[in-house]
Amino acid sequence: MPPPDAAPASGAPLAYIALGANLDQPCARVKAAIAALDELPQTCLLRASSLYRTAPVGLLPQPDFINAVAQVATRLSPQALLLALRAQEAAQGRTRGIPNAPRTLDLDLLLHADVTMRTPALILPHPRLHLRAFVLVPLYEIAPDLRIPGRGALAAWLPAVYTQMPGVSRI
Ligand code: PH2
Ligand code: MG
Ligand code: MG
Repeated sequence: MPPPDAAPASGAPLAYIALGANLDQPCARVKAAIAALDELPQTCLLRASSLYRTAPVGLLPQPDFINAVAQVATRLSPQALLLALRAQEAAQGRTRGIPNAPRTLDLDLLLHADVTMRTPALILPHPRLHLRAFVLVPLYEIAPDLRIPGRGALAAWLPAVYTQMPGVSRI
């Protein structure tokens, strides 16, 4: 039996979440969202990266983003964790319209232990995580030895996003 004050998710599977925001006080929103991860049921926040200011990828023009990545230990299933992330996005005023439009908060489930799955609602590992410096750089900061199921070592993907690096700065 664990001691009564043991963290509810200690020893639980590790999951990684990408955070992004580029509207209405994005630094404060990302920090609040990181803190909120530790309040989820059966979930402990273990690590959070620095915040990064990043040039927008995709739909332009739009404001720079604040991005970060968090590592949690969680006994929530991938689907339950995804629903909890959607709820936190909604609590922070996220509305869904045009894809890749500016947003108050975006929480993307990157990895859930070594789960691989492909459903209409959720693809794991996140299908674009290895292509985006704004995800790879903060993820590497907190988990340099990570392996991406089906894609190999995280570190091996960093050179592929080299041209995006000037747009990513730690703040
Ligand atoms: N998210 C997107 C599209 N483009 N660019 C940056 N820099 N950061 C993001 O979080 C981001 C993006 C879609 O979710
Ligand atoms: Mg996203
Ligand atoms: Mg998203």
